Amino acid sequence: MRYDAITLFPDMFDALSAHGVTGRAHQMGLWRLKCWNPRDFTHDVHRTVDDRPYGGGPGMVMMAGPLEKAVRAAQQDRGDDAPVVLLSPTGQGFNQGLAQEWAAGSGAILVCGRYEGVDQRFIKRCVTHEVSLGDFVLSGGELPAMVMMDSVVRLLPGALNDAESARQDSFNAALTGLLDSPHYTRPEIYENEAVPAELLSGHHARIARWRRDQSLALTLGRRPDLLERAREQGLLSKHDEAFLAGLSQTER
Ligand code: 4HQ
Repeated sequence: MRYDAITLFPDMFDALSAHGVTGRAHQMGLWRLKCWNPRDFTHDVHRTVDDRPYGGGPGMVMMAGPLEKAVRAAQQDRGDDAPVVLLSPTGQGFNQGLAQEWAAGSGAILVCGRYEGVDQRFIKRCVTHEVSLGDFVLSGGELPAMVMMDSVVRLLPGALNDAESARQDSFNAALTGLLDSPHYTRPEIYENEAVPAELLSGHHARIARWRRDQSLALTLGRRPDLLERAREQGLLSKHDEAFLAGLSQTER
């Protein structure tokens, strides 16, 4: 898998290739990243990439020219017709389902804007997808681009070690449709609080049931929307429904 990033701050992306799961996957050759700086595609002495907005208003806008030249260079270098993704709060909301779809592809060219945004004519000419990482305003598209790649790369076959993969299979919220249950490790008692007895029981079925019940209760409390979706997708068993029914009993 190959990603290309169009960015004024290529050094930021070292974070992804140097550390943790994504770093190891990079070392293993499961993915690679090439950065293209729009500043390298300017011709004036100041290497200008932004200018004042037509119509007035605060801030600056990224010029279409240097952005398009950088994208064209990435496209020529790749030699394919990879999607060109603009990270933007007005884009399609990103989620685990989309991460899985991108993981099945062969990568993308990610355009990371700065300042107030990018010239609309560049978007019209070059961008195939607009993706948002959430309803908040960031100072640039680099962090959302890295978040998107992190979520995609860890899904590539071989990216996770055995322990991580097993966890993904049995407990991943995206697979169960529920929030994850709480985790505990040593010591058995910390500041006068013990680990839940179920986790110390050594009975696999009892532990699995406890974790499932915790997931159900947590999801009902914090993300009832996810619980409803899990129900619609047929991901809740009779036992699950009985437990949830019992929960609403105790509330009355
Ligand atoms: N941006 N999800 C880049 C975001 C954002 C988001 C604001 C994108 C600034 C220049 N991108 N512009 N949220 O806040 O993707």
